[in-house]
Amino acid sequence: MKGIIIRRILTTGVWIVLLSLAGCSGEESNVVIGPPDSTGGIKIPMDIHKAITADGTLRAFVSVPGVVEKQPMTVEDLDQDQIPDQARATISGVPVGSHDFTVEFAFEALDFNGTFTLARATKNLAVVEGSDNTLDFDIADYSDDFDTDDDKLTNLFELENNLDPSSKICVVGFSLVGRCTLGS
Ligand SMILES: [Ca+2]
Ligand SMILES: [Ca+2]
Repeated sequence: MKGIIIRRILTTGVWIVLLSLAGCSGEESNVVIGPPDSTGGIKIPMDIHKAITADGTLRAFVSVPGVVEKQPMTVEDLDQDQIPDQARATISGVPVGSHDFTVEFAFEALDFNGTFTLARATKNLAVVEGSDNTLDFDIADYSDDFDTDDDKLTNLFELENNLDPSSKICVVGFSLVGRCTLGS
């Protein structure tokens, strides 16, 4: 008799554990990249505007490991002055729990036939059930020292000065002697 009761208690315990695990693994939520108190998006770092003097399009992406890889964000020019002001995205199906969110801005430069990373930021968010998941980014969150051609000039600086971010500048002594190809 005693053995049967113990077995029943153990069986019930196993079921409780299994059911609670199933409940946890199925919970997903949406995450809005934007400020918590509005429907707008995250502000685009002002420095990036310098690159927009070049001919091309500013792109923004958000990545969450195991959930989305480079999901395009909506880039908006609120006052229609041809300079984008904010970017936003809603990521659906994010499992409840802690995740790293990486936002990246890149410029698709027509003159230089490439898309060059300008700024990137990563923040962690504990995603909860329901719709109360927003993640904002501040200017200070971004790093902007991306240098595709490794010539010690950042992509941002090169685009701002109409230089090709994919082609090194050859420096001999103190003189610029022209452009080198990547890897030379
Ligand atoms: Ca604008
Ligand atoms: Ca460079």
